[in-house]
Amino acid sequence: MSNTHKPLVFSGMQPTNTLHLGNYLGALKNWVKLQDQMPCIYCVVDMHAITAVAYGKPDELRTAVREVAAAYIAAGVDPKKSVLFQQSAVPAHAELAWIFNCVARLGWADRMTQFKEKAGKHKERASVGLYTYPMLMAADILVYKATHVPVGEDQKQHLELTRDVAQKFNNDYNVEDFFPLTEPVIMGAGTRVMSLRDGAKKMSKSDDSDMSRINLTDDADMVAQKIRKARTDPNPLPENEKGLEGRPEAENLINIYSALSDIPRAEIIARFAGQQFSGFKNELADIAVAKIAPIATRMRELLADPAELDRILKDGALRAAAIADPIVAEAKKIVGFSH
Ligand code: AQP
Repeated sequence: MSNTHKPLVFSGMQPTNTLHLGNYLGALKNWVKLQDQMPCIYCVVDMHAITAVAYGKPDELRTAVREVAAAYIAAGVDPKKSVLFQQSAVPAHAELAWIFNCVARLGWADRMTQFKEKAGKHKERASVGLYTYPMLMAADILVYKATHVPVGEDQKQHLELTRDVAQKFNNDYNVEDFFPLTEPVIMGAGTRVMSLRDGAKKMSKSDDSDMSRINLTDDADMVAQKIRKARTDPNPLPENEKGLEGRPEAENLINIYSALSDIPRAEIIARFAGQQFSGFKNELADIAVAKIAPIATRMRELLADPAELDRILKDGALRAAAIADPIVAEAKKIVGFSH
């Protein structure tokens, strides 16, 4: 990363459904920590949401925007300290995304595994927006010249593309260091939380099975039930970390335990070595309930006052635009758009 850019965090989540434990451990938990280290901008990325899941569902989208904003705050994002807003309220994102659509090469977009996964077998039926998603994501980040982006492991490839876009723009327009080469912040044991029903699939908002994920809105009983019913293999817990090889469901539960408790994996394995999963799951359920249930309660309180959530998002949009507008104006001048 360049030294000339002031440290600044940007990250966002799609209002496509209720947030889950993977979103919390992979990203949100780290967002909260970073607030004490540098200025942070956190966005509800509704423009990304209409590339697929939320397309054609305006009422659901509006509800989900408030729900995601409430989840951010309930998990510990402080809207006084950090900028919290809704992507579509700051037009600079879309303006810079168009420029980046012209900077990025088709070959780069073709390599994106998330598009392949989300488009599925019938890619000709996917929206063009889903295909250009990574360029909008690059714009989300670089319109603030953000230097750090806390995300889960699945977003690593998009972050690499963001760096490529920044570098190519800087080179092609001979504006060395205009955009920073942003660093992904992928930390902790929860960078890739897997489905509770299938250790080969990531925990996801759009999985058909609600038992595959722990939603941040689940009550204590539901959280405990989902953990107790989580799929495992028939063997007891291993004696050491090496024993997790080829056992994705066991590894996933140990990772979740470690990420929720901040206890290293090796220590957890040493404690439960050779035991059946039932005792381990009971403890994990207690830990998960202690972390998730207060978030769900706080979310319900926040959602009871939608006008206040809207006010927070509007205030955040003004603060975000004040940073983004001069940067996009300069980028347009560099490109040759003069008015
Ligand atoms: N399973 C996961 N483990 C760790 N981190 C995860 N993230 C998502 N799933 C996991 C991280 O959460 C942030 C927000 O993601 P998003 O809302 O942009 O959408 P996504 O990555 O597509 O998440 P989902 O749950 O899989 O949503 P759907 O099903 O709608 O596509 C990102 O930082 C991501 O890394």
